[in-house]
Amino acid sequence: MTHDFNGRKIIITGGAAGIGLAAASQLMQAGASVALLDLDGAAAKASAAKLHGTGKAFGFAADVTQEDSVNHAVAAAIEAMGGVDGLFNNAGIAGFGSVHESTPESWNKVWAVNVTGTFLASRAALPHMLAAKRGAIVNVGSVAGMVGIPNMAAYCAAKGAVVNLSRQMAAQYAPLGIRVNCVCPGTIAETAMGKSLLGSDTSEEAMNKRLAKYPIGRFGRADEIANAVVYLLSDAASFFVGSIVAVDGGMTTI
Ligand code: NAI
Ligand code: 1HS
Repeated sequence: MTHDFNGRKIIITGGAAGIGLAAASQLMQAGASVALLDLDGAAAKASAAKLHGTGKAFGFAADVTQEDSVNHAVAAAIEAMGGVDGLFNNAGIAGFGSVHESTPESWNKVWAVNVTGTFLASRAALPHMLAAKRGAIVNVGSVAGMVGIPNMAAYCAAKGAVVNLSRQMAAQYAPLGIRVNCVCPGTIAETAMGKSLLGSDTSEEAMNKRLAKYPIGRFGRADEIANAVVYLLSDAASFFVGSIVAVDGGMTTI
């Protein structure tokens, strides 16, 4: 299905690369303007310059863990695009280790980007959507927010928090015209995060064990996650509110 995003303005955190950039590309093709907010501001600008569509693409430096940085970048994005209709809370980092091996510093960092980042970017964009009485937000969880995965304590906890924050936001804002949903990807091998995940143990045994968790017999692609994100941001998803959508080749079904 082709979605009509003509005139729509979408902010994407962590949009310089990976899943965020894949979503930006599809949104541009559907007619949207996009603002890529990323810790790597130069990469965000460079990626925006390579996007093509009838709308415009912008790149801004932003650290989603820092209130001032997020507020400044969201304001700049809204000024550049002339408004905001959608927010894709995609910025995230992985973290490895069990509870007894993780340091409080690594735990807090994973929570800061995945959870606090989702809170701060939403907090900055929501007043504009509330004023317009319409909008759509998609948060990125993970299969790690739905099941327990060995060696990913902080990440599983943080993504679980993103999943339930999505339900809370959905309940809060649906009566006010803003739909909030959550996409939970399985492993996407091609992105930097996917590579670091798979690189954490490259033995054939570990790879086979990981792949065996995916009934479809392979890991996913960034464009397969972007398909779901674009759908949930679109008007076609008008009755999707607080949905936790696993896009995972069946990983969470077994
Ligand atoms: P990626 O590492 O390729 O891209 C993440 C982007 O976020 C990068 O451009 C990075 O600079 C940016 N970023 C990191 N920290 C930031 C911060 N503090 N402020 C602003 N931007 C920041 O990762 P990928 O794979 O595209 O992941 C995107 C989202 O999807 C993440 O939330 C991740 O947890 C989630 N996810 C990824 C999966 C995978 O296997 N790749 C599977 C399930 C979920
Ligand atoms: C990092 C991303 O959120 C995926 S966690 C899933 C790890 S596994 O299914 O490949 O073991």
